[in-house]
Amino acid sequence: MKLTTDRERGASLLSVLVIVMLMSVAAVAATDALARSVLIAKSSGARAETFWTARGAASAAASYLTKIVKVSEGVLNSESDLFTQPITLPAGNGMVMLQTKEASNCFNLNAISGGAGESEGDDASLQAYEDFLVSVGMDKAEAQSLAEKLADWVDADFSTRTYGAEDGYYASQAEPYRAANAGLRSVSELKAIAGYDAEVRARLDNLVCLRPSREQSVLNINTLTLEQAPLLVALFSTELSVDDAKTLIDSRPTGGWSGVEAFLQQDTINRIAPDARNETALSIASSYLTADIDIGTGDLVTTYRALYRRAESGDVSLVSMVRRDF
Ligand SMILES: [Ca+2]
Repeated sequence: MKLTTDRERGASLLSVLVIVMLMSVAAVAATDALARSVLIAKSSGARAETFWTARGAASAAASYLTKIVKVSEGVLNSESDLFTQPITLPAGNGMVMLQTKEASNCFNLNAISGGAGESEGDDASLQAYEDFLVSVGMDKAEAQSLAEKLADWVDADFSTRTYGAEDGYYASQAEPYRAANAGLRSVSELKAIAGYDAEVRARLDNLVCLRPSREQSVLNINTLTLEQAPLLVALFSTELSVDDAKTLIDSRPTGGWSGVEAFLQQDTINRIAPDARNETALSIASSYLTADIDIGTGDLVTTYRALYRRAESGDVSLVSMVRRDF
C-alpha cells in the first residue's frame, strides 16, 4: 500500500515539475515578446519623434528663410552667408542643423505639357527642352527624339509623335508596361521612358528638376555653377557655346553682377541676336531653395531635404520634404 502511495506521489511530483517547466517556457516567451514590443514601440517612437522634429525644423526654416530673403528681395549670390553657413536650431531633445542651397538653377521638366486637354503640346516648351538637350551634348536628331518621347510620356493622349513612344512601344518590352500619360512625379521616372538610358540620364543629372509650377525655372545668374553652364546655353537658343557660358560664369565678379542688364552687356551675350535670347528667364534673385536638415537622435543622424519656393510677396513656403538615404 505504501509503495503505491509513493508511486502516486512520484507521479504527482513529475506532473508538477512538467507544469512548472512549461510555465517557465511560457513566461520566458512572454517576457521576450514583451521586450520585443517595447523595443518596436521605442524605435517607432524615435522615428515619429525624428519625423515631427524634421517637420518642425522645416517650418522654422521657412520662417527663417522668409525673414532673410524678404530683406534682400530674394537677391542672393554664391557667396551669400545663407549658402555658406549652416544654421543650427534647437529642437526637441537635441539640435537640428540646416544647410540651405540654391535650387533655382535647373530645367523644370514639368514645363513640358502633360496636363489633360493639352495633348497638342506646347511647342515653345518642347523647343526649349530640345535646346537644353543640345546644350548638354546631344545632336539635334537625338534631342528631338528624346523631347518627343518625354512629351508622349506626359501628354494625356495615345497618339505617337514622329519620334515619340506611346503604349505600343512600352507594351512590346520584355516586361510590358504603359506610358504614364500624366506629369512626372519624380525625376527618376525618366528611367522608364524610351531612349533615357543611363548615359542620357547621367548628362541630365543635377540639371533637371520638377517644380510645382508649369513655368520654366528662372535662373539666378549669380549662383550658377560651371556645371550648370548648359542651362544658360539653352536660354540663348544654343547661340552661346558651352565654353563661352563657362567662361562667363567663371568671370563673374565677386558678389555677382549688379543686375541682369550688367550681365547682358558682356561681349559673348551682347552679340547674340535679341530674338535668340530668353532674358525673362534670368534674374539675380532666387526662386527656389533647398535645405538639408540633419536631425541627430542618439548615434543616428537622419537627413531630410526640404524644397522651398519664394513667392513674389517674399514669403518662403515649404513645397516638399523627403528623407534622404545615402
Ligand atoms: Ca501620351
